[in-house]
Amino acid sequence: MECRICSGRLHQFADFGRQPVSDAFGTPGGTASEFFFHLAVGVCEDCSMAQLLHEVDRERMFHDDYPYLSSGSAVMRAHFDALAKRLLATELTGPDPFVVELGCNDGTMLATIADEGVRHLGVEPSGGVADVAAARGVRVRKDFFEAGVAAEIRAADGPADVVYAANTLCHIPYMDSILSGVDALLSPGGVFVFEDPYLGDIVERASFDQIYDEHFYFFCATSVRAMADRHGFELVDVERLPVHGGEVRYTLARRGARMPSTAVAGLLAAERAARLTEPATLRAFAARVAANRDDLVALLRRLREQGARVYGYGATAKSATVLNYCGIGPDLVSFVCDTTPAKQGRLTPGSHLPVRGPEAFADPYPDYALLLAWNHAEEIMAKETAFREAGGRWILYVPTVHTVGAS
Ligand code: JHZ
Ligand code: SAH
Ligand code: ZN
Repeated sequence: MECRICSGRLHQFADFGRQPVSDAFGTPGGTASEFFFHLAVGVCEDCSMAQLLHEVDRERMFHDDYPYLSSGSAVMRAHFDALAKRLLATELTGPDPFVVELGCNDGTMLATIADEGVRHLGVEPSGGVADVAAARGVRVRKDFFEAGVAAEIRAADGPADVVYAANTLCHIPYMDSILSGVDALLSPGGVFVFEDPYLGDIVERASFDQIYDEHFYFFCATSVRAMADRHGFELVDVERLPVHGGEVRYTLARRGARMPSTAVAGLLAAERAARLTEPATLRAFAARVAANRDDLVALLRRLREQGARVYGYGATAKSATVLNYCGIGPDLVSFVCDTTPAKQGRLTPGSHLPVRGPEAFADPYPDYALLLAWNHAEEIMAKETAFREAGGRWILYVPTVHTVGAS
């Protein structure tokens, strides 16, 4: 197996076995056609990039029925609004600025840019979510971003001052094509800003459910710097973000164009000190993950024996790995509630738990709720205070298996 970035040798460190496409919520009776692949992760001994060993074809994951909506969390809406305002104030200040977003989804970030009348383009292959963005007044091109598409955008719209991608770059195995596309599209002084789950947080929190088909790469400053270098870019800033269980926002500029911030050297040094990308560290992470799985399964079986009612909360893409790796079926968790219309009335991939709307949660409340959307814990617990007041408890499995709630 070769590194998708540099062709270096990969050291496998975790194996989750046969796993389904994570955002494929089948209809009851229609699960025979589910697609499975081998979910295993390795790290490159040359460039240090952690990555999946097997990839799923992009059209299987991102298509007209792709269900995820960025706007499903109030915290994320505020996060993207703040980011848009910051880009407007710091990077999009020239006479006729232009920003391109890769994976704009339902337009949550670009809507703020569009409202200011600033030139923009979202590149989004999933037709359904792209239509939602367009309906909000966002200019969208329905395509997978890659070198050829970048060249066409450059020819039609001119250079971009900012190329931005949230929770998208780490989804794209074909990085050479992406970075040469960004190279062709970006103005001489422009920046490529992207934010994705941080390998350091995944290891520290044992948040193994960040590992699923869509998340092909697990970035850190060390590997992103090496990746940028191959295309004449320099890592000039890093910012740790609390969202989605811990992310880093990376800023790349053309080599020599901007002075790197001190945060870059700081994060690189911290990663070296933690030996973050060494196979031994990552194998130790995998061992903690296996222990967490055993703890979670033991807890759910104990609760079943006690006759407790357990629901899942949040039919996340992440939960595909948890439910299938732990073998959690409807015998252990009755159903999952979720606010996303396209997931309701469907079944979770592989594990086949029914997905119901949020109103099912209180009708009646369960004894325990397995918080599959643990990255939104604060937001969800704040709006579900009545559940705890009724004696309910939350089950979390990050960083270790524990319950939260009434004594
Ligand atoms: P959430 C997806 O991952 C897929 P998922 C993708 N690969 C990625 O990287 C991230 O998004 C960005 C629901 N919900 O954000 C909505 C409630 O029901 O953790 C969502 O279905 N009630 C692109 O799917 C799910 O939970 C609520 O109050 O792991 C959350 O999904 C809230 C806040 C959410 O991402
Ligand atoms: N940026 C949003 C959406 C993340 S979901 C957020 O952070 O909430 C990831 C998105 O990337 C999906 O909507 C998917 O369709 C899109 N995507 C996948 N491959 C892509 C590519 N090559 N170019 C552009 N978008 C892509
Ligand atoms: Zn490599």
